Amino acid sequence: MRALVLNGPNLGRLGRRQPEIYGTTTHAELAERCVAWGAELGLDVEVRQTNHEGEMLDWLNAAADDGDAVVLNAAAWTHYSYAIFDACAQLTGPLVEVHLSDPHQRPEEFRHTSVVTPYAVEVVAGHGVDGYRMALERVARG
Ligand code: CA2
Repeated sequence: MRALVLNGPNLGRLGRRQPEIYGTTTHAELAERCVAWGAELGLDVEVRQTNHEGEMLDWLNAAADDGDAVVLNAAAWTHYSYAIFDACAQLTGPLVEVHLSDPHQRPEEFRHTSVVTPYAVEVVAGHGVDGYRMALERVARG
């Protein structure tokens, strides 16, 4: 099975800023690990990151057409984008929501809402980069 790992805005800066919240692993290292974990789990994993909401929507729409599983960290869009909400609603494969931090444990009220959660088979949050492995395991379990 194909699994897309889609990362939203600013996650390309992983490992370069705010390591106390997001850790020291770079996005390139995260992508390498996801591909390796996927291989162990029998998943064909592709990792992408974008700062452009339209590009993310195009990826989600294509995943819906192709029936791909999606592991989604929509980053800040998680909390307010109804376009992402509508795109998630159309997915045909399993959707797992992932966050490096646990947005519900953070002080900013705006992080306590997610437009992705209503369509996710599971939410993995607060486990750092390992959360992506947990999300891929959930996809592989079916
Ligand atoms: O914890 C997560 O994975 C988040 O999705 C990360 C988002 C944040 O808006 C969500 O509330 C929770 C922010 C991503 C910013 O990523 C950076 C990474 C390194 C340095 C600066 C920003």
